[in-house]
This record gives sequence, C-alpha cells and structure tokens, in this order.
Amino acid sequence: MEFKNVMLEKEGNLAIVTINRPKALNALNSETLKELNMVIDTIENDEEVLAVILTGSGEKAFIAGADISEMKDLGVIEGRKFGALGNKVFRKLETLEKPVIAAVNGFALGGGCELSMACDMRLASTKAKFGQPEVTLGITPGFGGTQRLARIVGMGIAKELIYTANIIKAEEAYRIGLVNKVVEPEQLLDEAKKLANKIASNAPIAVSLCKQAINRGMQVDMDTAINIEAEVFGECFSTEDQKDAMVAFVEKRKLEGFKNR
Ligand code: DAK
Repeated sequence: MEFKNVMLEKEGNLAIVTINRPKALNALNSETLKELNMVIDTIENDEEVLAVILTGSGEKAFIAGADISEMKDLGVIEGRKFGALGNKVFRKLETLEKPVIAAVNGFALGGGCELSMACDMRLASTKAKFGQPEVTLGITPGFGGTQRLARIVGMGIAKELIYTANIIKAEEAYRIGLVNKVVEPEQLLDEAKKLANKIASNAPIAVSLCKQAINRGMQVDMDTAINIEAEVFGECFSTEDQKDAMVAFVEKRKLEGFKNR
C-alpha cells in the first residue's frame, strides 16, 4: 500500500514505519493520522510482523507535534474530531498486539512526544529533543500527554515538563526514564532493529501477552493486576510455543524458532 505521508517497510519479522513529511518536520495532520491508522491495521493483520519500529523522516525531527497550521483555525467540533482521531490512532498503537519501539531521531514535541509515549519503549539519538510545549500555544496536551508522561516519569517531573513547556535533550530524557537508551544518530536505526529482533526472537504470543498484562495492569489496583497476569499466564498454556519450548528444555536441545501458534 502506498501512502503520501507514512512509509511502511518490512525487514524479516520487523515493520518499520516512518512518518514522512520532513518539510513540516513530520507534523501530524489529519491525513497523516488517517494513513497511520491504516498502516497500524495492516501491521496488525500481517502475521509475519513480530515487532515494529516507528521513526521520523529526515535529520531534524521525529515528529514536531500535531500540525499547528491545520489546528489553528479549528472550531470546537472540528477540534474534538481531530482530537478523537488522534486519540483513536494513538490508542490503537498502544494496544497493538505487537511490541513497538520508537526510534526518536530528532524533535519529539507535543503530539510527537505523545506518539513516542504510546510506543512500548523509546530509543533516542543524541540529537533527539523532547517536550510538551502545548501551554505556549494556549492548549493542553491532547493526545494523552498529561496521562502517559506522568505514568512514565512520575507526576512531579511530568508536571514540571508540561507546565514549563521546557524542551529537554536526549541525555536528560534518559536520566528521567523517558527513554531507554541514547545512541549516536547513525546507529539509531541499527540499535532499534537489534532490540526489535531480540524481542522478535522470543515467543511472540508470550511477548504480546506480557505487553497486554503490563498495559492493563498499570491502570488498576494490585489485586486486579495480579489476576490479569494469572489470566495471561494461563493463556500461554494453550500455545504450541509453550509446549515446544518446555519440551526442548527438558530434552536439553535448542528450539529452532517459535511458531507463533
Ligand atoms: N505543525 C506544522 N508545521 C510545523 C510544525 C508543527 N507542529 N513544526 C514545524 N513545522 C514546520 C514549520 O512551520 C516550517 O515550515 P515552513 O515555514 O518551512 O513552511 C518547517 O516545519 C520547519 O520548521 P522551522 O523553520 O520552525 O524549524 P526550526 O529548526 O527553526 O525550529 C522547531 C524547529 C521544532 C523548534 C519549531 O519548528 C517548532 O517550535 N515547532 C513547533 C513545535 C510545537 O510547538 N509542537 C507542539 C505542537 S502542539 C489536541 C490534540 C493534539 C494536540 C493538542 C490538542 N486535541 C485533543 C484537539 C497536540 C498539540 C501539539 O502537538
């Protein structure tokens, strides 16, 4: 499928999604969000894809936010529509049954920072910069920033970043736990692929269930969360991968790959 603003490439078991509007620093307009929505559906239905990398095109930006030139003239109803579209897409990415790594190659501001936070983890190049500058534009973060940032880095740091609109460098993002690792720009994609392939080498259904258990468990009390874990743990025993891996272990032989069944 060909899109104007989003590229989808496949490399073995990986899908690499690139937001491709470098002239607008990959800002998310509604057209791009709609395309991203379709790309996520494609990935969801592609059984070969076991892990996803999301990045931005060009040297400067991951995503410099929602498209301000499109947003500036929105009325209340259109604003709600735009917000609903974004939230639908971000939530779809967050709950996609495959792990997603954000490879943050430059500015990740506003909706860009928020999109990276809807991914499972973030790798950053030394050139990456993160921030939620919405209050400088007279708005609040609208694609989950107030919720996901606080969950990832804690309430105090999230409030400081959101109230001040400070833009932080990759090293600071690493220090506060917003990113998992910082690497040189030319190594970013390779590092992301290495990590994605490592994840993809493990039992795909188990990885997917871990994602579900962590995401759902973070929203609820510990007793409910432990029950979610017990539920997904049980589900693993309906898979061929669990049987194959445990039999291989007991027979002291190496398992030649998982079946994803
Ligand atoms: N939207 C549209 N165009 C953008 C853009 C953006 N967010 N960011 C950059 N561009 C465009 C610039 O207009 C410029 O276009 P031309 O003038 O060349 O046509 C081109 O990209 C290059 O940008 P600059 O010339 O500004 O490049 P600089 O290196 O000088 O500066 C910068 C880079 C990233 C510091 C600067 O571009 C910048 O400050 N950009 C805006 C960053 C920002 O404020 N982002 C947050 C956007 S607010 C909601 C849903 C979502 C949201 C809110 C509510 N609802 C529920 C309804 C989310 C809001 C946001 O994300």
